Amino acid sequence: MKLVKRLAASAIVVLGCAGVCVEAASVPSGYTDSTFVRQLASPTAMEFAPDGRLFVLEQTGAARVVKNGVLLSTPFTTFSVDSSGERGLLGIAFDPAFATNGFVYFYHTVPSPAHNRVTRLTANGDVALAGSAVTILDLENLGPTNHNGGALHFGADGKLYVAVGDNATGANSQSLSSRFGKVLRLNRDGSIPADNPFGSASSIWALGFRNPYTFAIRPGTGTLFINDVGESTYEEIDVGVAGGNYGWPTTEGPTNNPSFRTPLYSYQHGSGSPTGCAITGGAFWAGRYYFADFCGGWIYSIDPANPASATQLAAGASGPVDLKAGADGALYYLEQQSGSVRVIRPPPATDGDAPLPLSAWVALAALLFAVAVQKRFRNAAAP
Ligand SMILES: [Ca+2]
Repeated sequence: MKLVKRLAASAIVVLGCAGVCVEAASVPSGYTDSTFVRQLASPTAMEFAPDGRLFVLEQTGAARVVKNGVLLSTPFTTFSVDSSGERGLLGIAFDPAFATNGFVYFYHTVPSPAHNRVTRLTANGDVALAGSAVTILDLENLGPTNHNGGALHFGADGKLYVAVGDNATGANSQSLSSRFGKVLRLNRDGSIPADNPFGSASSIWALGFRNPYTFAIRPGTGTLFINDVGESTYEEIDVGVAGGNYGWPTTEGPTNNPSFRTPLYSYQHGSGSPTGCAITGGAFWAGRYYFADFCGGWIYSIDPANPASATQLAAGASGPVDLKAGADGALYYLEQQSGSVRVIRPPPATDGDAPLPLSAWVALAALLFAVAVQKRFRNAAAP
């Protein structure tokens, strides 16, 4: 529905930016915002490989590789996809043992009959090894072109979590006989873990989602923070719990209904601060959880331990769809409308430049004195 219009609007903006396009988001004093790579075609998602390369997905099927800051001309792979509406190449995850097995997992829409699939490929340097494709998951055939979900990540338990949209039919989200509107949990080979919450025959891990386009795994705890795109009132950040029901389509936003889990944080369309209409991104960075809004063009964050209010990091982004924390300490965001990856760097740390306190000088002097005494003693004792 709305996201289809947004995608149409984004195509216009991409055309408008084909020449000179002013790219800049406003960030707080001391932070910098700059372009990392550009000239991506309708990008949908990105993920860092454990070796530091950045993989960026284009909706029409190409998985692009950014290596040492350069967008390589040859894609890692190009899937044959149905990219109508919100369909296409939508999600990527690296195997926890990628360094030894080279496995990369993709969520993409297979044409005729159109359905979403998770495929595993094996890396051979910067491209996929020919003939390495293994189908991990085939979902139900699609009706409407919107609400595909598409995010996938490995949890701290080594299981593959896959977020699936309701395919624009809310009733799917409350049905345990449909995988639409769910977060699924799989073994890395696609089989169903024996300890899944609805039994060993069901891949469903949590239900009641509308369009969980992005989610993230909290470092340290392994908790899933799930961004559920709302319809006309609320955008949600939900804390994932095995067997949890997040209410859609019965409820949207905060709820007291004991049958459902209320969001950790939510914001409204049209009123409050922030406001927006499609939550995207999702990255833990410097102890906080960062999220973006596609229509609002902003990035905000919450303290997971005290999520009552959100703090703005950036405004003026062109259709942000994904966020990732880099190993270099920067926050990367993907702009669908400008076809760019941009990077926000925090103010330089000042702790290392602070003068040593007096106590440290006293301790250093005492140490030097002790060394000198010991050396003198040793010399005196030498034959
Ligand atoms: Ca909900």
